[in-house]
Amino acid sequence: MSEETHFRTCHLCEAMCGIEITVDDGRVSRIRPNPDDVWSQGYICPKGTTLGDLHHDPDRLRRPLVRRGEGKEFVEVSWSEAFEEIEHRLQPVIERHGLDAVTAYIGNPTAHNFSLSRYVGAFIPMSGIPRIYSSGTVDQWPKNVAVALLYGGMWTIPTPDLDRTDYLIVMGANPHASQGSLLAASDVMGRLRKIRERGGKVVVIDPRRTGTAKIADEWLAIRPGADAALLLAWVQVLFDEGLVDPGALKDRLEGVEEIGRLCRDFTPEAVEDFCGFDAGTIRRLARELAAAPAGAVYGRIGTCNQEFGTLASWLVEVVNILTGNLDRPGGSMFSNPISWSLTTLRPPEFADGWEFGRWRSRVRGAPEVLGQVPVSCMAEEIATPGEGQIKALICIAGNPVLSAPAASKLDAALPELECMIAVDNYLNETTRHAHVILPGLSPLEQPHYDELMWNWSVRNAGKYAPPLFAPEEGRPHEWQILLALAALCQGQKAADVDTSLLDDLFFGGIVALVTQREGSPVYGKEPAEIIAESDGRGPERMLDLTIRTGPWGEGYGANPEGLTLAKLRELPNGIDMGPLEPRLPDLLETPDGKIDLAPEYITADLERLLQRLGRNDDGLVLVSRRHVRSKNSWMHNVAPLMTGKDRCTMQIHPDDASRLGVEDGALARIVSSEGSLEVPAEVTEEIRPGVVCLPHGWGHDKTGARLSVASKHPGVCNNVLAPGELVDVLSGNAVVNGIPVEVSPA
Ligand SMILES: Nc1nc2c(c(=O)[nH]1)N[C@H]1C(S)=C(S)[C@@H](COP(=O)(O)OP(=O)(O)OC[C@H]3O[C@@H](n4cnc5c(=O)[nH]c(N)nc54)[C@H](O)[C@@H]3O)O[C@H]1N2
Ligand SMILES: Nc1nc2c(c(=O)[nH]1)N[C@H]1C(S)=C(S)[C@@H](COP(=O)(O)OP(=O)(O)OC[C@H]3O[C@@H](n4cnc5c(=O)[nH]c(N)nc54)[C@H](O)[C@@H]3O)O[C@H]1N2
Ligand code: SF4
Ligand SMILES: [Mo]
Repeated sequence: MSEETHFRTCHLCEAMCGIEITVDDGRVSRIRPNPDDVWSQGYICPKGTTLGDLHHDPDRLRRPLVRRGEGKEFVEVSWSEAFEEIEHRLQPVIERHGLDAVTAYIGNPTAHNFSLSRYVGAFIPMSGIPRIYSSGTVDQWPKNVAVALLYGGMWTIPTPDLDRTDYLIVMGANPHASQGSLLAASDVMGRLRKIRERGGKVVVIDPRRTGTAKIADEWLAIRPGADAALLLAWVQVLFDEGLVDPGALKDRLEGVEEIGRLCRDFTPEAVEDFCGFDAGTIRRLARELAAAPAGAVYGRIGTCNQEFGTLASWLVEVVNILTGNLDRPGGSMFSNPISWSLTTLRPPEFADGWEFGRWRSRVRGAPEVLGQVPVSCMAEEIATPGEGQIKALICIAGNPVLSAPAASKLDAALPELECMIAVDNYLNETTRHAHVILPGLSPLEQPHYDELMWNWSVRNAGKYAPPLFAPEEGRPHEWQILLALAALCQGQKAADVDTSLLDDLFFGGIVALVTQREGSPVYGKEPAEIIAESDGRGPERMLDLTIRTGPWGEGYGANPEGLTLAKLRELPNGIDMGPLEPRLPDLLETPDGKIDLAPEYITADLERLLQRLGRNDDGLVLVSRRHVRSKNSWMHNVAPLMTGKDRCTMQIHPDDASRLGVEDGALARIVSSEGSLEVPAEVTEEIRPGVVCLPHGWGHDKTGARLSVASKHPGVCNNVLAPGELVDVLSGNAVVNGIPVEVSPA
C-alpha cells in the first residue's frame, strides 16, 4: 500500500479552502482541512471532503462522446475523432450562415477552473464568435454595471473587510450556504461571529431567516426587490441628519449634491411599506452605520437577481462611500492580488469608456450591456427563424437548461441546433442535447490557482497546487480544448490544429500588452526576452507572468527577491501578504480619475423605483436559495452530499400555508406566468409571509442524462417558473427573486 499526502486548494467555491488529501493506491481515501494553510487555517465545508467522490464518480466523463447510429446514442470516441466530428458539423454551419450563427454559453465553473478561467479569454476573440451568453446575467451583472460606472473597471469590486469591521450589513447573501460570493474568505461564518465577539454588530437583510441571519444581531425580513428603496432611504437619512462623511475620498467624488437631491422622495416613511419594516428601524440602522468606527454594507445575489438589481448594487457602493467606509480598514476594501487577472482588464471594445445598448438582440430587442444580453434570450434566438438565427452553440461548463430563466423554452430549443458542442464533465440536462461532449480533466488532474477570486479576497494572499493525478495519456487540458475549438471556428482542419502555436500567439499577445502598460515592471522591455524566461505552457505560463508582473512580483529581474510561480510552488500552504490596504485613487480607471456617484445611466432608473413604491401588490412572490451541500446544479451526483432529508422543498410561512390550505410535507402546486410545477411544501416560520422559496439547480429527471445519483433525487427546476423577460432594466440581469406566483395544494 502506498499512502501519499497532498496539500491543495478546494476549487469549488470562493472560500478557496486548504485541504489535505490522502491517496491510497491511486484512490483518494481521505480529505481533511489543512490547518497550516495560511489562508483558511483549517476550515472546510462538507463539499470539500467530497472531491475524491467527484474524481472517482463513474458518471464523470473521461472520453469524448458523439452521437452515432440510428438511435443517435452517445458513444465514446477518441479525441481526434471528436474534433473531426466537430469540424464536419460546425464548419458547414459557419459556411452556410457565417459566424454570426454561432454562439457560446459560458457557465459558472469556468471561473473556478484553472484552464477555463484563463482561456475563455483566448477562445472568444480567437474563435471570432461575435456574441456570447453567460451565467453572469443570472448573477452579478448589476454589480458589474455599478462598479464599471463608479470605479472604471467592471471587476473593480470591493469586499467587506470582515476581520476589522465593527458593523456589517449583509443584504441578499447567505454565506452560511454559499460560503461567500464576490467575497473570498474561508469560514465567513466564523469571521461574522468574531465581529460580534469583538463588540461589533451584524445585521442581515433577507426575506428568509437564513443560517447567516441566525447568528446575526438583527434580521430584517425585507420584501424581495425592496433593497434599493431601503438603501436610498438610508442615503436620505444620512443627508437629512448631516451624517454624510466620505472621509479621505471627499475630493475624489462628483455628484454628491445630486445624490442628496435624488434621495429626497425616499424617506424612511415613504419606503417602509414597500420594504416591509418600519421607518424607525430604517433610520436607526443608517445612524448606527454612520456612527460605527468602521462598517460595511455587503450586497450579493439577493440584491442582484431582482427587479432593481443595478440600483441596489450601485446604492450599496453609494452608502459605503457616503459613510466614509469605502477603501478604509474595516470598511469595504479592494484587494491587491499577488497575481493580476486578464479578466479584469477593460475589454478592448470599451477602451474609450463604457457604453451600453450598442446593439440589440434580434428577437426581443434587448440592449446589450457589457457585451451581453440576458441569457434568457438564447432560447428565442435559437428558436426564431430568420437572418441571424443561432444554429450552433458551444456550451462551456454550463447547465443553462436548469440555470437559465424560462428553462423549459431553452430545453425545447436546444434540439433545433444544427450543432451543439459541450465542454463538460457530465452528460446532464443540458449536455444531453449536444452532438459532441468534450470532457475536461478532473480537477485533481490539473494544477490549481484561482484566477478571479483573489480580486475580492479579505486578505492579500495566494496559493498554487500542482496536479494530484496524471491524466490519461493523450487527454487534452481544457485550455487546449478551447484553443482547438477556436481554430475549428476559424475553419482549420482538425488534423492541422496546433494548440501550442495558438498558445504562443495568445501568450505573446499578453506579453506585448504588459510591456506596453505604463507602470508595469516590464514596461518597455522586449517581449521576446520575457517569453524566453517564462515558465511552462498554457495557464501555468500565464500565471507565472501575472505573478511576476504583479504587485509583489519578481518583475523579470526588476525585483529579484520578488514572487514567481516557482517560488509559490515551494509554498504548499500558500503565501499571505497581509491585510487589505487602501488602493484608491490608484485603482480608479474612470476618465477623470474621480468617482461619479450619480451616473446618469443609473439615476435615470430611479423613476421606475418611485413608481414601484406606489404600487401595492400583496400577491406571493418566489425567491431562490442555496444549500451548503450543493453547488448550483452539478453536485447532486455526489452521493455523500445527498444523504438526509429532501432539500428541494418550497418554503412557505405558516400564515400563507393555512390561508392556502397547503400542508407541511404535502405536494404544493406553484404557478407563474411562465410555468408550473409541483413540489413538497416545507411550512416554516423562517420565511417572510408573502414569500415562498425554492432552491435552484434541481430538476434531474430528464431522460438521456447520465447522473445515477442525482436522478434518484431529481427535485424540480425553479427556473421553469422564471419568466425570461423579467430582467433588471439597466443590466439585463434575470429577476429570479421576486417572481409573482400562485400556490395551492397539488
Ligand atoms: N432561479 C435561479 N437561477 C439561478 C440562480 C439562482 O439563484 N436562482 N443562480 C444563478 C447563478 S449565480 C449562477 S452562477 C448560475 C449557474 O449556471 P451554470 O453555470 O449554467 O450552471 P452550473 O450548475 O454551475 O453548471 C455547471 C456545469 O459545468 C459542469 N462542470 C463542472 N465542473 C466543470 C469543469 O471543471 N469543467 C467543465 N468543462 N465543466 C464543468 C457541470 O457538469 C455543469 O454542467 O445559475 C444561475 N441561475
Ligand atoms: N453551497 C453552495 N455554495 C455556492 C453556490 C451553491 O449553489 N451552493 N453557488 C455559488 C454561486 S454561483 C454564487 S453566485 C454564490 C451566491 O452567494 P449568495 O449571494 O450568498 O447566495 P445565496 O446563498 O443564494 O443567498 C442569497 C440570499 O438572498 C435572499 N434574497 C432573495 N431575494 C432577495 C431580495 O430581494 N433582497 C434581499 N435582501 N435578499 C434576497 C435569499 O433568501 C438568500 O438567502 O454562491 C456560490 N456558492
Ligand atoms: S467552503 Fe467548501 S466548497 Fe468552498 S472552498 Fe471550502 S471546502 Fe471547498
Ligand atoms: Mo453565481
